[in-house]
Amino acid sequence: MGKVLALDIGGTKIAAAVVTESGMLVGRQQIATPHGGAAQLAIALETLIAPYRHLVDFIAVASTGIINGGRLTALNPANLGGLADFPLQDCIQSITDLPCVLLNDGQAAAWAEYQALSRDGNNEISVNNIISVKNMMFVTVSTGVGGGIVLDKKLLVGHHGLAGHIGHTLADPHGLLCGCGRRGCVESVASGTAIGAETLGWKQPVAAAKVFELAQLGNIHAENIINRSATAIAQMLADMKMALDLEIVILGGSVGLAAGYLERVIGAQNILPEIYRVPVQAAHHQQDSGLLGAALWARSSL
Ligand code: ADP
Ligand code: BMX
Ligand code: ZN
Repeated sequence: MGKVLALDIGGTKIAAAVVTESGMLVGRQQIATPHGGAAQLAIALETLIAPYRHLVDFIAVASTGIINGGRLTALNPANLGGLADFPLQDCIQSITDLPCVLLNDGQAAAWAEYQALSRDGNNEISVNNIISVKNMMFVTVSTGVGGGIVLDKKLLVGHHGLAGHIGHTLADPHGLLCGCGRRGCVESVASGTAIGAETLGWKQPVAAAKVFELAQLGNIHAENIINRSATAIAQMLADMKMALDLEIVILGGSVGLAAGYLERVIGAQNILPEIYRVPVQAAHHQQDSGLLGAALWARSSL
């Protein structure tokens, strides 16, 4: 089916790469996600897509937001600088008339990570390269908290594209208002944005990466902020295991992949009764799960 240009639009960064038929990423580029409205996002997409449009056969997009009917609707518009709605398909088709397939970023990453389970060499998960796992979930802890669910070996997209939006399940009924309008969502406690926001009362507020650095240096406030995030994720995983009989969870996103975060999630799981625990491991494809998943999904749907 030829070459695909895959894009991964997150709240913080937009990545693009050509994905070959054998699943190799070539010419990976990354820019900061503009937070200045629809026109700026359109320019950013044009900048990334234009150099590749004559080199590929189709476009595959993994994007933050609810992806439905060719539009991106933000559940939490704050993650995109207040942008609530964007005609993603039309915008891309105004740059190129190549076939284009869109998927939510968490859903796309889940699809790539599900396929990767057969290659991880874990005998309980795969025998002779055939995946024995039926129910898995991918969680990204990043600008927001997103996810994707594979149930009975099938990716759940949902009739409205909403399936897997586990960042908007409840962490704390008395917590802060989430950008989606509900109080105390997992995203408003655990995301990289939430981790940074916890430092707003500090003399020098810092972003999530710095909170991790400070925790590593023994700063107890930083440690508490990260533990609160990891605990909210562990509790959400427990709820999702009870709902879906999950066999494994894969963790991604810059916070999810940050040093020590996975261990903290596992630590918070270990306080729970055994039935609520589910094996969690870091994304096989690290930061590229969304790009690869979008490409895989597009190949199978075109
Ligand atoms: P996106 O949301 O665009 O997919 P990321 O997965 O990079 O992007 O997540 C962005 C969030 O992760 C931001 O809140 C940022 O502050 C935080 N972040 C970026 N780098 C790190 C790091 N090294 N350690 C912890 N948090 C990080
Ligand atoms: C938010 C939501 C999800 C997305 C998740 C992770 C918006 C704009 N996005 O919960 O659709 O999957 O963030 O997105 O409402 P990321 O930007 O952190 O990768
Ligand atoms: Zn919410």
